[in-house]
Amino acid sequence: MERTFIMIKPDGVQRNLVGEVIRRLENKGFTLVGLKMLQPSRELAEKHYDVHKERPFFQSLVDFITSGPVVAMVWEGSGVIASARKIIGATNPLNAEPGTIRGDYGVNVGRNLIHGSDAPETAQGEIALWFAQTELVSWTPTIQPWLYE
Ligand code: DAT
Ligand code: MG
Repeated sequence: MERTFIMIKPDGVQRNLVGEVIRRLENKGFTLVGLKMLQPSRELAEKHYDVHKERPFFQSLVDFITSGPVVAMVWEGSGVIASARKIIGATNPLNAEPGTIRGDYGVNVGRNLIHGSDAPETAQGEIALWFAQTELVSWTPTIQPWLYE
């Protein structure tokens, strides 16, 4: 089973989309194994977006992500990293397909509602950055046999 890091950004929280995001990932068949709300520190946000530190939008991205509470989550399931990225949609919400979270709810790349890890290595790093081992719960949903053969 794979795990990925998903974060509802401050705009997603302010737009009352916390339940909607969780509903979409639950309905798909993925399992929530970590969940917390926090207002990220600058240090945490800069580490999280370290790969973008030379990009012109880095400062405004860090300003934005630290501007209010976010909901940080770890989700588990077969192929969850790539599948969650599809559910989230393209980085620019105007290019994101209808039916995706960004496609259904966003109009601006700087307010694209949600983050999802893009590969196994980044998922592992982001989960370790945002969560302590003790904050993650390993459990088996009783519906598992109806999701996987
Ligand atoms: P994603 O969040 O889809 O993985 P990314 O890793 O390329 O996209 O960029 C991280 C975030 O940075 C993205 O969610 C929003 C912001 N961003 C990306 N490209 C941008 C741009 N051209 N202008 C402003 N913000 C941008
Ligand atoms: Mg990214």
